[in-house]
Amino acid sequence: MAEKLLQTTRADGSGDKKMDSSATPDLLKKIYRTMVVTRALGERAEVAQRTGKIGFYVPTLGQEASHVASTAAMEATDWIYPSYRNVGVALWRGVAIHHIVDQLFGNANDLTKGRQMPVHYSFPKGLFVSVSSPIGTQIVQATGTAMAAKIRGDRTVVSTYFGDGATSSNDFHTGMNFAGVFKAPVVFICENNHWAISVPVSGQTASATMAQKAEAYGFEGVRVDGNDALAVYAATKAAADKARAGGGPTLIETVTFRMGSHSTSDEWKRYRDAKEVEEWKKRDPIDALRRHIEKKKLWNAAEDEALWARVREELNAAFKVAEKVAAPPLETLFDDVYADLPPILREQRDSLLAERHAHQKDEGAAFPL
Ligand SMILES: Cc1ncc(C[n+]2csc(CCOP(=O)(O)OP(=O)(O)O)c2C)c(N)n1
Ligand SMILES: [Mg+2]
Repeated sequence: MAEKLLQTTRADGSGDKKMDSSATPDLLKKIYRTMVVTRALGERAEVAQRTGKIGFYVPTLGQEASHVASTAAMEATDWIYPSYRNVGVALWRGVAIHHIVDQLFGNANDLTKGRQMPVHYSFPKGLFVSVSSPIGTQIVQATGTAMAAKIRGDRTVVSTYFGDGATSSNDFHTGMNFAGVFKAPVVFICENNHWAISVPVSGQTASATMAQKAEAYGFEGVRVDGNDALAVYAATKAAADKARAGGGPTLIETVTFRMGSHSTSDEWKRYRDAKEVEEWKKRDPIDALRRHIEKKKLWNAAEDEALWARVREELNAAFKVAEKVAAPPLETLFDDVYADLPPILREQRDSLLAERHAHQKDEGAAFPL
């Protein structure tokens, strides 16, 4: 399996037809709608960054099927350890758009109180664990959580997302090895988007595939077309079912492509060939799924147009509101670590607030948080 690329349809019309049957029509439409919101959010956030409203964004352009369709295959009670490129996971888990947008602004409504960079979300209610900046951290955390579920004897499965670049991290080895030895109920999803910032995947590993790395750890690796939502769904469902039944971990390599820049801080045209990007555009995962559901008479052009218009309107409204919300109050810096603030911190808080008060009187300006 580690060598074969699983797809529902191939260019020659052949494919793994059984992968085409596991998602119901309603589920397919929900996956499609969530992929559209994910794409539109990226477009709107990039405008906000370029116009100086937010500091940073990480586009998911081209990887919507890879993370949305795989999350759709997990149960609502399963925990997810995402990477920074997985905002569609939060959307799938029912996180309201305004919570995501408030995080991008780090405003007073941000559930993480403006303490993290944009896109480093945390949504405990959606069992969406906070995004770590250091590459690979989430892999060991996911394995640990899966082990806890196994020890407790509950039916929770844990999934985690990371990129091709993350397979070079120590945490990839540690998490995969531990999960293999102890049969942790975890689904590792390596989104091979062919680039780690400006490093191509050929500079990352001498392995022929990412999926084959699982063999060294003693469990199954599966390689799936990451732009084929149905195939991603079917492969993840099989891995989650297996983990839930006590069969241990699976590494899924979703073969996909980062169609945009790494983040709003770089420019892909400086380090890669436009031809490569053009080729992958033909395999756009949103176009592919739309064609599929249209062919099945589950969707039509009018519905599509209405969806994009509604989503864009909703996003514009959310950005307009979030932009006007003030920064989190300064005293929130001292929240959430201690139930009762120790005297030394109480002193620091009081002195900071007094200083701000004096500063505001002097300057007539708000504290520049
Ligand atoms: C331990 C560590 N080293 C380096 C970085 C800087 N860095 C941020 S993203 C990134 C590339 C990661 O590439 P990949 O794992 O393929 O994920 P992708 O961005 O393609 O989704 C790097 C090197 C970091 N955040 N953490
Ligand atoms: Mg990558």
